Amino acid sequence: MAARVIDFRSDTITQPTDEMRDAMHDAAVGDDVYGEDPTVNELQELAAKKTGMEAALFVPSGTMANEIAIGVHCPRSSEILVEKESHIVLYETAGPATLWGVQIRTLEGQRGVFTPRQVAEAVRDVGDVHEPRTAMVGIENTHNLAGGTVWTPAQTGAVAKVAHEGGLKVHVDGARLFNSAVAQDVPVARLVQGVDSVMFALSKGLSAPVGSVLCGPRDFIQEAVRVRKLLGGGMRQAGILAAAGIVAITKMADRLKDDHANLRRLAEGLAKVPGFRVDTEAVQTNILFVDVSGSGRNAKDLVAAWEKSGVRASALDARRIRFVTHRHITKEDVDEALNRLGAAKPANVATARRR
Ligand code: TLP
Repeated sequence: MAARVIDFRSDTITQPTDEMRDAMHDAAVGDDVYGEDPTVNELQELAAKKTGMEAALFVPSGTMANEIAIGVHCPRSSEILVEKESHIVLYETAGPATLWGVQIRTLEGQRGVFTPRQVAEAVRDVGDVHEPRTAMVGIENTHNLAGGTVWTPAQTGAVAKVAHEGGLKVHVDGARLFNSAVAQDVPVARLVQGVDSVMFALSKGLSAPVGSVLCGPRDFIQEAVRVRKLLGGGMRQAGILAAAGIVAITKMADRLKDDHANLRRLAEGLAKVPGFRVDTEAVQTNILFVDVSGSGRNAKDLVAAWEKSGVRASALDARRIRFVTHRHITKEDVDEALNRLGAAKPANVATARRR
């Protein structure tokens, strides 16, 4: 019998729960472009309340939510500041430039977190005709490529203060904001206190099939509705999807702590493999990067070899492999994966396991 596939590629692969499927089946719906879908409206009110914002907007994806925020916050030929390995700069197909004529400038963070001073120093001189205007700072909480690392409320608040002093807006890419809240044991609203907008994903660890929610002040969301329409994101009987989102927010956040515990277990196991390096301080939520360069193997080759043993992970480049834990990975799966990875690796790993 083929071995069960243990899939660490992303928490985006999570399937909707039975409760979500029931809620989707039973959802009351209407035409959301007319603002008449009661289930979408309920989700948006719930999201606004959770984040402590005035209003919210259901959108098809996290990428669209980020791009809408940039489009609303930033005039043409302005500039945004984001961390150098943030999703906005690496994985949104040059959206700010393509859609809005907005340039990205990157800041180098420590485990994804940059400082108020870095922001203050990067803000352009508005009097100089050569320079783009700095319009927005983007914070990623948790920071995906830093290894699911969190921004504390104090770190966000300090950056927001300096940004506002410089006339900038602050947007939080909170694709995994609930992971951050659970890991720090603080309410979601605390994490975004003092910022101008936040998006969070329903379709990652929270297990809904589709969608993200963009939250902010009422006038910002009114503009965001127009921009969503421009991008083709105005959906009709979207309550079918929003129903799963409501379950995601109300029922699925607490269990994220299991994903975090499983990731820690995985990190501890992989850290023992000779030639593998794990930044243990970055092990905070459900994402792990392992630097395999010390093993003499290329990350892409290793991932291809692991695939044959039924363990899936993602090679970011030649050195780094990403593992993400989620609802379909149990503690036993972690142990089984560690076993299989040992078996799929050359002899030095087998030696490590015998110790
Ligand atoms: N992240 C995906 C990939 O796009 C890399 C993943 O598997 O992690 N912000 C952050 C921090 C994200 O990690 C992602 C998705 C997004 C935005 C975009 O969300 P979607 O996929 O809904 O457009």
